[in-house]
Order: sequence, then C-alpha cells, then structure tokens
Amino acid sequence: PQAIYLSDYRPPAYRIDKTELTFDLDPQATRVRARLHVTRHPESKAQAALTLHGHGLTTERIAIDGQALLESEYRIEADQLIIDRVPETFVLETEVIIDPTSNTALEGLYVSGPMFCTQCEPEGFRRITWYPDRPDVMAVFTTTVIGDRQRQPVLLSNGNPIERGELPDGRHFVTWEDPHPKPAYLFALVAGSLECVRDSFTTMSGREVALEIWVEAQNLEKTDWAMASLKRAMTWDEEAYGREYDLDLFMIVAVDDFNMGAMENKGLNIFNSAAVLANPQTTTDATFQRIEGIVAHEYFHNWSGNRVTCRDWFQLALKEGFTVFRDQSFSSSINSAPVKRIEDVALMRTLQFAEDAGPTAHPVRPDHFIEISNFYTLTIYEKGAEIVRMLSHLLGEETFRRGSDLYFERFDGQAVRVEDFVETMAEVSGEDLTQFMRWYAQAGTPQLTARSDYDAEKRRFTLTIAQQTPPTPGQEDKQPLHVPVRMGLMAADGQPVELIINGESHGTDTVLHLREAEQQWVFENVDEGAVPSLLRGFSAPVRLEYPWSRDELSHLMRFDEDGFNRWDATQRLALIAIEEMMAAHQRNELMALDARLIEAFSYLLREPTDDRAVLAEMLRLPSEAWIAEQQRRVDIDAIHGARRAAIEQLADNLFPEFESVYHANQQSEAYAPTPEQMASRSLKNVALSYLVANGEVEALNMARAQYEADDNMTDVRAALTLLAHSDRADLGDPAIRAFGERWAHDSLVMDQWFATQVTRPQADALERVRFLMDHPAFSIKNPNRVRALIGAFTQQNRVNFHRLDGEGYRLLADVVIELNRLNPEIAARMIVPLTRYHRLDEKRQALMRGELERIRAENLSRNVFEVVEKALA
Ligand code: BAL
Ligand code: ZN
Repeated sequence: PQAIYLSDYRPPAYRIDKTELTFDLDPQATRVRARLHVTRHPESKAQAALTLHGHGLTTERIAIDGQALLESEYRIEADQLIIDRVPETFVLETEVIIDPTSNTALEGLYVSGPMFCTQCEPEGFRRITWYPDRPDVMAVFTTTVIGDRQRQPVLLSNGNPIERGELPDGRHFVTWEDPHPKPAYLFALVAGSLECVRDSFTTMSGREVALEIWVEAQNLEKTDWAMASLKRAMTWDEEAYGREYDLDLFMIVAVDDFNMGAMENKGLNIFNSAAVLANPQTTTDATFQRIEGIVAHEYFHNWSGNRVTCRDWFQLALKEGFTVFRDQSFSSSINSAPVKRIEDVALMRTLQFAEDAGPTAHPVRPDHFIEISNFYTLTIYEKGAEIVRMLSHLLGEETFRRGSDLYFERFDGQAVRVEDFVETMAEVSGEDLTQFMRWYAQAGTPQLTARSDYDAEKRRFTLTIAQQTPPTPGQEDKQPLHVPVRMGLMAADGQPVELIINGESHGTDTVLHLREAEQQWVFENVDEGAVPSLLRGFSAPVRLEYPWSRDELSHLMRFDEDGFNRWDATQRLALIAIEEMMAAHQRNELMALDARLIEAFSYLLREPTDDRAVLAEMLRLPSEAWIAEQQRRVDIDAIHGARRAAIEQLADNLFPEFESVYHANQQSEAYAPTPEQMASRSLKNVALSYLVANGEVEALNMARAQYEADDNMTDVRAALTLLAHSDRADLGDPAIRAFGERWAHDSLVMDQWFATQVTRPQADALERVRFLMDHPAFSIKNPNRVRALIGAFTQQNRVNFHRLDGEGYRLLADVVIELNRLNPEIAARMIVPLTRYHRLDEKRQALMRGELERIRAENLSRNVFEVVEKALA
C-alpha cells in the first residue's frame, strides 16, 4: 500500500451539481443507479479525465447523456473508474450491484440485524456507487429507496421525503431530497422494520422542526434521554454559537453493528445503539453522560462539519477538534464543569499522551497517511479540541464567538482547511497566530519544565519555564510552541496572591504566554512560602514538571482556587507515594504508604465540600495507565501491586470515614440522571470500593446488599464489579450468573457483563476471555461485543494482558488476524495495545514484537498494515 500526501492535493477537475440515486434493496444484490450531473471546473484542462472511486462494485452499465459507453471508452483500475474523454457538462449514469449481507467491514451499505444501514465517512460511499468520493465535491442529493413493504416498511435517507408510493410485487418506495449540497461522506440510508418516537423543536427564528428517533420496537423505552439531550443541544447551539437547525426534520437511528460511536449524516444521524439507548435499569450514569455528549456532538456537526466541511481528510481535526470542543463546553454547562474537565484531561494525559509518544504518533493535521480510517484518533479529536480550547482562551470568549460567527458565515457551503479557521480567528482578534499554527503540524507532547526562585530580600518570586517537544517518527526537530500557561500563586496562609509583574497587577489568576524555548517571569511583592499553581484547568496539552514538595502539593490540594488543580495536586501527591511503593515492590520489601497521603485523604473525607462530584474524583487514585505514562521503564507488576496496596492501606486506615461517606450519600428519591444524584452515587461508590478493598466481610455484604437492592444500573454495576473482582468466588460467581441470566436479552447490558468479568485482576481473567468468546451473546462480527470483551481485557486489565507467558498478546494477535479479514477498521483499533511495547521489559518487548511479526505475515488490509509497519519500524 502507498501513502497519500497532503502536498499532492489537487482540486477536483469536475464538479457534481446534482446526484440522483435509486436503491433497489436486496440483502445480497442491491441495485444502485446513479445519475450524476457533472460539469468541468473552469480552471481544469479540456482534456482532463473524469476519475471516480469505487470498491467491490459489480458494474452493469455506464452511460454519458444516455449513451452507453463501450469498454474501450473507460478503464477500471485500482478502485478507480477513469473516463478519458468527456464533454464539458453531461449526465453520467451508472448501474452497479452490491452485496450488503457479506459486507462485514460495516462501511458503505450493510445489513445490521433486521435493517439496512450505511456508514460513509470517510470513504465508504465508494462501496455504494462510482463517485468522486472526496469531501471537496459537494452535491445536492435526491435519493429514491425501494424496498419490500413487509420487511422494510421504513425507508429513510437525508433531507425531506418528497414522494412515496407502491410498486408491483409487494414493493414500495420513498424519495428523499436534501437541499443542502454535501460531500458523499454525509450520505445515509436506513431501511427496515423500525419504530419511531416523535417530538418537535421550535428554533430561535420560530421554525418547527420534527424530531424522530428510530429504533427496533424493543428499544422504544430507551429513547427519552437521547431526545431530551437532543433538544438541550439544539437550544445550546443557538445560545452559545447562534446556530440554528436548517431542515424541517432531524432523525436519529439506532443501529447495533457500528464501527464508530455515531455519525453526523445530514438530517439522518446514525448511532451505535450503545451511544443512544438508555434507561436507569440498563444504563450507568457514565453512559447517560456519554450519550448526552455524543448526541450533542453529532448535532453540532450540522454546522461544524456539514455546512462547513473539510477540503480533504488531512483537515479532519478542523471539524472534529472544533466539534469535540463544542460538545465538551455543552456538557460542562450541564454537569459539574470541573469533573468534565478532569475526565477529558485524564483521557488526554493517559491515552492521547501515550499515542503521541508511541509509534503511531501523528500531528493534529497529518501530512500523509496510508489509510485515513486509522486517523480517527485521540490526537485528531481530543488534542484537536485542546487546540481550539487554547484559541478560545487566547482570544477570550467574546472574540472567539465573533470568530466562529465569521467562520460559519464566510465558509458556509464550502470545504475548507485548518488555516481558514485559524486565520479567521486571527483576523477578528488581531492576534498573530503564525507560531500557534505549529500545534497542528508538530506531533508529540511538549514537555514543560518549570522552576522557581525566591528572593526574600526583594520579596520577588521568579518563575522559569522551559519547553521542549520530543522527536516523533518522521519529525526529529521541533520548534517552540505558543503555550498558554494559566497560573496563580497560593500564599502560605492559603490565600491567593495578587500577581504583580513589572508593576502591573494581573489579579490572582493569569495566563503566561510561553513562546520561547525558555522564559522567565518575576512576580513582585510576594511573601515567603507562596506555592505556584501552574497550568490551571490544563490550559495547554503538555506535560508539566515542577519540583513541588509533598507539603506544597497538600497545600494546593486544600487551597487552590482552581478545582482542576486541586484534583491534579492530589493525583501528584498520590503518584509520589505510589512510586515509592513501586520501588519497595521491586526490592521485594514491604510496601508502606506515605502517612501524608493518608492524612490528605483523611482531610478530604472529613472536610465538608460543596462539590461532591469533584471530591469523588479526588479520592480515586491515579489509574495504572497514568502511572505508567510517568515511567521511563514501565514495570507492569510493580504499578499494579503498589496501587493495589495503596488502596488497601487507605481503606485500613480510613474505614470509618469511608463508611460514613458511603452512608451519607445514600439516596431516598427515585433514580434520575441529574448532576446532584450522579455526584452522590459517584462518591458513594468510590467509598464502597475502598471499604471492599479492606477485605472485611461486612463491606462485601454491603456490596451484595447494594447489588440485590437492584435500584439502578449505576449502583448495580458498581457492586457487581466489586463482587466479581473480589477473591470471594462464593459471592462473585452467583452474582455474575444471575446478572447474565437476567440480561441475556439485552446485548448492551451483556457488554457490561463481559467487560466486568474480563477486567478481574485475578489470574484467571484471560481464561475467562477465551471462555466468553464462545458465549452465545458474543460475536466477533459486532464491534461493541469485541470492544466489551477483547478491548476491555487488553486496555483495562494491564496486569493480565501483559502476562509474562505472552498468552495475552497471543490472544490479541489471534483476534486481530481474524478481524483483519472481517473488519479492518476495528482490527486496526484493537491492535494498538500490542504496539505499545517500547518502554516495557525486554522479555515482554520480544513477545509483543513476535506477535506483531506473526500478524505481519498475514495478507493484511491497508488499515492493519499501516499500524504494524509503524510499530515494527
Ligand atoms: N465523524 C465521525 C463520527 C464523529 O466524529 O462524529
Ligand atoms: Zn465528530
């Protein structure tokens, strides 16, 4: 496979003004007729060939202006249809046959359970018909869908239905028209036996929009939350960005087999059922919040992605980074804002930093790829969102909003580049963002190293910050970035210090603009003992080192004005203690937890707090993944052992405190996914996890009682996990058995059942994975099942995945080899843990490389080939 380069981009030679499609649905042989109204771009040469993309199509007819082409008049080579001689303006007709049933890649048109559905981003449309499948070709689509009246009573596509009728042989049709020009990746079709929940929304200009959520009948009771989330998102986008919906109808469809979370097709969002269906009995708080965020994300794409789209796939972060930033802002306006930030940053600092430091590291705007599906990454999405967040902080909210208004207005209906977005922001603000653009071009996580110096005589506090971005594959030398460092100083008495630089006051919280490799700031009039609070709110996606003492971290944990940094100080304090215990583990010595961490937790548990959601996060020790991210050499067993011992010792020392937090946060009112209730449940269940870690039978009985009370899935799942992860098989096994029997009919709950079992820390976890792969509820063809069983094991059960006998690696390689044949996109995602071997011990490195070599010997898809080659480079 060949790489594609951004520098090779050429504008399309032909424009498509109108695309007319007719689908005659059949599970094995769907006939697709296309009529494309084509016009040569004025700048293109008269002899320019017409090139269309297609994959796996059986071509029955190609005609220009009604005249069928002879075989000598076109070529089909390497998934392209090339017609050398075409008029300046013409209608191209094609007729192809495709087989949705054998489409296990789940790209293009495929069958999921009782329905037909599509996924066209990024390059699935070429599996449907011959087309210039590139985002800079935007056309108005009219789509006629013909299906069996019994089996496919519902026939959906983008836009508005304009005609419907009966046909011979028990068939019927619906014609849809989408008036907004769009690239092919936003095309959608759904057909099947579906039920609908309806609602409506009145836009800010007073237009009535019909809202419909289409699901299989048994899921009708799980649609309320998505509908409520959608309406909240529509209101928020009007208020926060002035963006109004632009069609008379907005539809969401839930589909069981789906590679992504959801897809923003114009007017017809298609959702993975896991990202839309919810009710209190089957869904945890975390999933309620995730669904709210994804429904909003897809809706927000209507402007950031659909009305203004990407010129080419290198610009993917243009729509994804901006839209993630928008959905993050929406979620934090509804839920605890600091907790939302903590969750997003935790994801960045563990998984995105790991990606940035690994063999598949790439810039937020890559300059080449082999398979674009491999670039739907945390770097594009999450780091892309961090860049937009930095811009919004640099410009200030008001100016940023003026910038986004101008961006939407100026580029409406166009396919544009990252530069168009950033230059619009530069224009409205007058800021020079030239250096800032490097954030899009340089891969790797910048390392900030800060130090301070205090001059008692002059009462001056000097802060020095140096920056350096490490080399990444293909990028040896990095330039300094423009890094906004939000900060403050906390005085010894816990009060914020007024920040005076060059005689000018900056209040108690300011943003330092780090632009050089090293820079210094002098704060005047500062008393001895002030502690710097740096990178507040994670104001830039960087690693930060500063030599805080444990006392200083405790001070920040108690007093920092910034909720996020209070959490971060606690994490750093815990990390120091755990690292000490890891060293003891390596020396085979007793692991004793630092008393100062116990004291800090004791303070947190006793101190009244008004943000229980943040407190719950502060009480969670750093994840194994984050601890691993801080190590030069990763010792899997020491990390797991030390973290586990720290939890047990906190539990031993603070049992009564955890117990009273547990009881104080019990709920009497009926379950509701409100921020207040979620905070209580979160805090209560963290406390319960410590109580159970203490090993007292009393605590396990509390977990069992919570499980048996069966009040809501959040509490049930938390209790089930504690029981199933305990050494007490007499408690865990019956609970697992009962849960599996009760929920056998609900695949989304069974996914939770799979994940709970295979994340057990006990040594039998891998055998459970193999055993459960034969369970009737498991199917390797369904991405949700694969993620729940294989993904949970390989990504969340580090100690067992990295077993020293290499069985964890062998299992993943076996799965990847099978998925490579069935669903390359999912295969390339699942393989990732196997590529992260560089900082492990030599034995594990050799085992992991061995499995990668075994995969390399297969006949590989482009997706898996690209990842394996990078991993073994
Ligand atoms: N565009 C792919 C799915 C999403 O990011 O919304
Ligand atoms: Zn998106």
